[in-house]
Amino acid sequence: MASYWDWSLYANLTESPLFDSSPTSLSGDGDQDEDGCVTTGPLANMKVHFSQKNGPNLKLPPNIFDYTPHCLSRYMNSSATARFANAAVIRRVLASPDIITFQERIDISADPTVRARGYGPHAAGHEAMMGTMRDFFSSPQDPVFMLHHGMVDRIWAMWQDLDEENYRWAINGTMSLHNLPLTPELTLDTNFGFGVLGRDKKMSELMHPRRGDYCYEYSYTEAISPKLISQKIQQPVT
Ligand SMILES: [Cu+2]
Repeated sequence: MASYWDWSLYANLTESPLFDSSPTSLSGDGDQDEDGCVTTGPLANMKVHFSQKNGPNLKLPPNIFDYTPHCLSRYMNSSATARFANAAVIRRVLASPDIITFQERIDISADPTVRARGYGPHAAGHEAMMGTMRDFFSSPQDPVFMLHHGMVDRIWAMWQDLDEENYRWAINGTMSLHNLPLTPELTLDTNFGFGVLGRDKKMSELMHPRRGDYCYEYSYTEAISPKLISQKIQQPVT
């Protein structure tokens, strides 16, 4: 079983066991009078060491590897997930008829007109935390990053389970976000290096949670179960 932050379960994030600052939580909101630093719960006064660039920035800044210890920060904003990552939104992602639509619905569209109307749950999770999590390069330093992307992986796995033939091995796009810089088209044979973490793997070895080196699965919840989607029971996105 793999871990994830199900965005759809709590409209008010600080009421979630994940963010209520209890001993088993990932702490909660930052202290708005202390630059958003997280000062309560298990991650209280945690230091992050990779420089903060305050917002998405696709170009690697020249001083990105400077050692700049600072606090883990959050300015939690429940409306981002309540609005853009609720159960109806997730059902709509799961109802995507192809990988291009799936990508558009789960994240931010490359089309400015679509983007102006809002964003998908992947972006919403970052926007809901703000602070460290909203930083394009340093966001993985907030432990919630891992559970957030666990949820992205969960939705992808649930979608793949809906159509083994057409969805399981569907890929789209190049090797870089928004193709910046220009990179080759991704294929099932594209090689990924894992450095000290393990052997190189082809894209096709990274796409099935129960094959090759992987053996994990996600639990389903009634509100966003693939069964519901396959029965074509969908509610309009509000
Ligand atoms: Cu992300």
